[in-house]
Amino acid sequence: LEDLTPEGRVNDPVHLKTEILAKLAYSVGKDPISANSNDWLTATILVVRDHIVDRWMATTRDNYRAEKKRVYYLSLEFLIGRLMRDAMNNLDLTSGIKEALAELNVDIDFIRELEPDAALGNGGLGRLAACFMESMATVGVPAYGYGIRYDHGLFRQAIEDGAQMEYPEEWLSFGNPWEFQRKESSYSIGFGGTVEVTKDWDGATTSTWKPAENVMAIAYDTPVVGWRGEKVNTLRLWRARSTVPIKLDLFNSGDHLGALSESNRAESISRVLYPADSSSSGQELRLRQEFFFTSASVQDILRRHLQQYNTLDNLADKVSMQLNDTHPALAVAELMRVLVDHHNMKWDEAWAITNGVISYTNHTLLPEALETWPVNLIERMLPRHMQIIYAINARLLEHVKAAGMDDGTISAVSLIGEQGSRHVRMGNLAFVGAHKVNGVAGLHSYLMKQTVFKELHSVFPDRITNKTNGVTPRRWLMEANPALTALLRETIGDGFMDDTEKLKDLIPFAQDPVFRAKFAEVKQSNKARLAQLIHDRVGVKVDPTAMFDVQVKRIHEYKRQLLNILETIALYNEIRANPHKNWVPRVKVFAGKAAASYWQAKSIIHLINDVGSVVNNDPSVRDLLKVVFIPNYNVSAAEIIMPGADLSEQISTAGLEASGTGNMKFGLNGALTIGTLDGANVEMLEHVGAANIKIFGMTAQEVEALRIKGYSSREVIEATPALKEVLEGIAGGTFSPNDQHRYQGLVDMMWNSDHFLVAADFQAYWNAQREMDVLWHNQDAWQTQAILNTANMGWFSSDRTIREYAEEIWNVPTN
Ligand code: DL6
Repeated sequence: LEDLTPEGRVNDPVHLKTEILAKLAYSVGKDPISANSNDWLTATILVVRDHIVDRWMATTRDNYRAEKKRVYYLSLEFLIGRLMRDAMNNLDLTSGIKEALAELNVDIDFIRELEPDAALGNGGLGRLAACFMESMATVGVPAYGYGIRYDHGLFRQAIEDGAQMEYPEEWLSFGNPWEFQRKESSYSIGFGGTVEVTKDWDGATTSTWKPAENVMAIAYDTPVVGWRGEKVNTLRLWRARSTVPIKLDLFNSGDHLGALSESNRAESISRVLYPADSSSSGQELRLRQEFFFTSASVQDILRRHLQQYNTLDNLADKVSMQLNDTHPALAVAELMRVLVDHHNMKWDEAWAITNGVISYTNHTLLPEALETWPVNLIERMLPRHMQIIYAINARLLEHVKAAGMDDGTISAVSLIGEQGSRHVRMGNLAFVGAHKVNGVAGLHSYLMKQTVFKELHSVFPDRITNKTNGVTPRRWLMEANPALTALLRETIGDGFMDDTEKLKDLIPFAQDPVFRAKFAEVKQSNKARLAQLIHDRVGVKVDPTAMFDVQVKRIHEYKRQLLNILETIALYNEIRANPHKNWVPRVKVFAGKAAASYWQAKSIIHLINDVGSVVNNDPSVRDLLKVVFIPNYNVSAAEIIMPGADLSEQISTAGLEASGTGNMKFGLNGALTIGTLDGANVEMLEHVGAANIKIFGMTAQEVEALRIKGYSSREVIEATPALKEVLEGIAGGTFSPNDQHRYQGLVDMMWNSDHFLVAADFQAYWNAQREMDVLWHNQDAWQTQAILNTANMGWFSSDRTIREYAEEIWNVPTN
């Protein structure tokens, strides 16, 4: 193995061609004459994987020998996307493989498109986890990601007659050549049952959980290679297997379904990703998923640690567990259970270790997304964990009382909520069990202290810290935008590829007309690519020289796609009323999935599509405005959409978007942002400067003040004729002539509640958009600002974010 050094393999097309042919023959079992495109893809991935494996083993050996602290990132979601381009790029294999495949008459671009897009996540939280995995390998943090290997990731979205339809996604249907199944790494996960208490000779009691049901967790490992291939980490995903695959006696007696029922129940745990984003789904199966992957991960972490050190005393020095949101919050109780019940540790010692090991990231302040579970459900499913949660709570409340806190504070910090039926507050559990708790952008972390964690913050004032999100520049600049990357390399050299802060070297070029023209040319080529995607996916021809105004993200009321489409309709009305004004041609691009049960969000998708059908076919608009909704938004689509955008829409109600990461991807690729002072838009404003970003609308403080004062959307709508006309048009069936009442619910909501303050921000948004029109007419000024966005986005690399976690939360060195 020592001989298989990374240097032993080179980016040599002749060598690579031989390797691909060998894989095709001996692993795929195909002759080149009969191989189809999928066979070539599999063979190529297996070759790339081999190149990674050498480095993977070297990294693992090195971490072990040097007794490095390991970071474990527990996340119910990893929105990975395709891996081939990423891995080839990081290993510098792209040109060699391209040439080798060309020699074999295989088009690399064609087979690359066949790789399934692994969508084991819903949106920002899952994509962040994927960016972090790549960045941890890049900056040399020894890390394991832990999650679930869902048979079916996020649903495939189709648009039928304007409405979202959900279909199962099949990312594993051709197998997954990236992964290694580790049958030997399997753990038994218990559910239900009872807790037995025994008394020792000295009167001390020992609790033993006797689960009624056991499910096996089987590990599947995917190597994650960092930039320049120096380090390789592991993404370990768990698959659920039954301990009793089939009950043969039942089967033989003719009960074929019954024979499989136990196995089905067990295996349903890793069957599907819950499609809810920013809302707590509250199903028993979801809690089973959460405990399943948390317990398997905790067992695996302790097994690895004990194997190396043979003691748990140094666990907190050698292990960090980052909880990605509250989904793995049961880790607090599970780790305590294993330390106390299995390793006979004293409570206080076990608590100090647990607290030293665990840290927790919060990703949302939306009340509906804050997870809680009924006490009686946890009691039934995890009886010992419920006891432990009570025990943690008792000590917490004692501490809070001793500190002289009032009753309000005491009931707010409690791990048990008493309103309605009693429930466990997972955010409080994670907060109390962690030594650090972080938000994902400055405003969000600040608001955590003011709102959801106000009381816990007063009890533990040093615990909350901020770690503003970032995105990996390898995927979101170098791979997604090769044309811009080439231009940047030619202009400022390669330094930015290792340190994105060096993008600042571009700043002087913003004033250079020759560079501006080249930058604009790159954007134009990316827009042509996006125009092609639009044509392929929705059959609409768009003018690639128009302003591409893009909002892509999960569809949610707080993200306010509704504000965007209402403004679009107002613009449509204006163009029709004044056809000969100097209008800027615009293409309004939308994409994103709505949770299947979220009718308002689905109604917004429908409205966007209905508006598109009317606007795109209205000759009086003379193609000055197009509205398109690209179906099935995923990572691969984003890689084409982001580089092709001129204007990035980040228009959430201030105070509600924790960070956003799409905003960063757009900015990095030279789009200007129109946005509210929300999430990481605030830091973007600081980094790109007020002259280069269009901020509009109410601030978080103004939103709060308005809510306290009382808000009447009716009054605002009555005072805003353009908006009123838009709502009347929608209500009158202008966009749904066959079903006049289709949008009654949305329109009524606008008049009567408008919780997300769409009407309140409408005029400011309209004005900001018209300012963008003016700027577009001055292309030199637009391009200057676009360049300054790219130049100043280096700070938003996830490498920077990971270095901050490493230094301030995990206490691990980086390279
Ligand atoms: O931190 C990643 C990402 C943020 O950028 C988004 O602003 C935020 O909405 C998202 N949060 C979720 C919440 N889901 N839960 N729970 O996806 O996290």
